[in-house]
Amino acid sequence: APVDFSGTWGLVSSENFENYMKSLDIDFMTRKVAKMLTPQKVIEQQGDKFSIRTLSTFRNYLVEFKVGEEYEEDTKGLDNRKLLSLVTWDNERLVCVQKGEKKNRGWTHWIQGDELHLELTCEDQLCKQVYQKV
Ligand code: 1AG
Repeated sequence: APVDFSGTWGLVSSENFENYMKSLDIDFMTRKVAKMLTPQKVIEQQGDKFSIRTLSTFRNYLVEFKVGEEYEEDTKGLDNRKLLSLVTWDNERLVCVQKGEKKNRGWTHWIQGDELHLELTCEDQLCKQVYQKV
């Protein structure tokens, strides 16, 4: 693996999260609560094996995967859909394609300086988040 994402990262900025949630059909009340959160990402990486925990006071979410191996993802507690997900390396970026009901769904993580960047996409929406080590 070309990069090490391991660590605990706290959200420092978020753009267009509201519209990303709308594209996932998240209801109004849940969106209002969710957009106030400052989640942490706890990433454990051993080579191409990852666990990524997104932790907040409202909901927690865990994904575990190996780069290059498709996995079944259940977005329980988020939009509650079943996905077939595949993460690959694009140079030093970790790129996930999430196949399911929603078109153009996925995310990309990369490290830039001391920041962890995340882009979340669904349909025509792009949410951009930046995290820093806590
Ligand atoms: C993800 O990150 C997304 C993790 O896979 C959660 C991020 C956004 C929430 C997605 C949709 C909104 C649905 C419901 C809102 C309810 C709660 C929001 C709680 C946010 C903290 C869990 C990519 C990567 C690997 O880091 O997971």
